[in-house]
Amino acid sequence: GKIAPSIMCADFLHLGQTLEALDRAQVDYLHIDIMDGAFVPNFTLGPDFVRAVRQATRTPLDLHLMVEHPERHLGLFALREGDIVSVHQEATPHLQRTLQEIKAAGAKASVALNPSTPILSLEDVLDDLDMVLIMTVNPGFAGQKLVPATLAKITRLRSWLAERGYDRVEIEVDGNVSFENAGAMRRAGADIFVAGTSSIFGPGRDLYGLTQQLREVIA
Ligand code: S6P
Ligand code: MG
Repeated sequence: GKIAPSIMCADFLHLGQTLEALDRAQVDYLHIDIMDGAFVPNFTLGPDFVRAVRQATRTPLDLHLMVEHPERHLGLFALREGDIVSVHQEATPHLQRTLQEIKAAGAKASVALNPSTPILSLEDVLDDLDMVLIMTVNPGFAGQKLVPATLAKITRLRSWLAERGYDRVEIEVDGNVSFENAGAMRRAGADIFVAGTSSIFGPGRDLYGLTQQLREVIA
């Protein structure tokens, strides 16, 4: 499995050190949460922050757009080959076109599904997908508890993709990816794990060491 630390969980007053430790730990992606106060009831990071992170690291970015009409804002993020962009199924009316626009910008295209959003809503965009982001909490905040039904949803998605010949589509999990939950998520078929306050981030925690530990759990 791959690790994508959630940068909104970092200590912003020591961001440089955090990014340095994550680079040293060779994480696979940096997960950056973008919220607009409309699609979700919170605000987080934006294009200027993304630009600053970009200058401090060579790790590819995993942009999680929790915004209405993400298609209107893709140009703000200076996407690069190897980045991932997730948009929420409900947020963009012409989902297929949006996924194509993400790919045209050189990034991998992904759809995020809230706990209540059905897998079947992806049936007609399978050809356009590189990844599915399964939200294992309702988006908006760090530090929430797992919605238990989402574990079985990962299993269902994995076999649903296989039945249709789309094994190549990766599954990312986001929300309360604790050491304990990560093992279960791995067994259910998840490939990419967003690491937040449930695992590696928190005051006084050994970011580098915990990242290594998480890597073992999801190996
Ligand atoms: C939540 C956001 C997530 C969180 C992550 C935090 O809306 O999309 O990426 O930052 O879930 O991790 P944790 O371990 O605090 O749930
Ligand atoms: Mg996220």
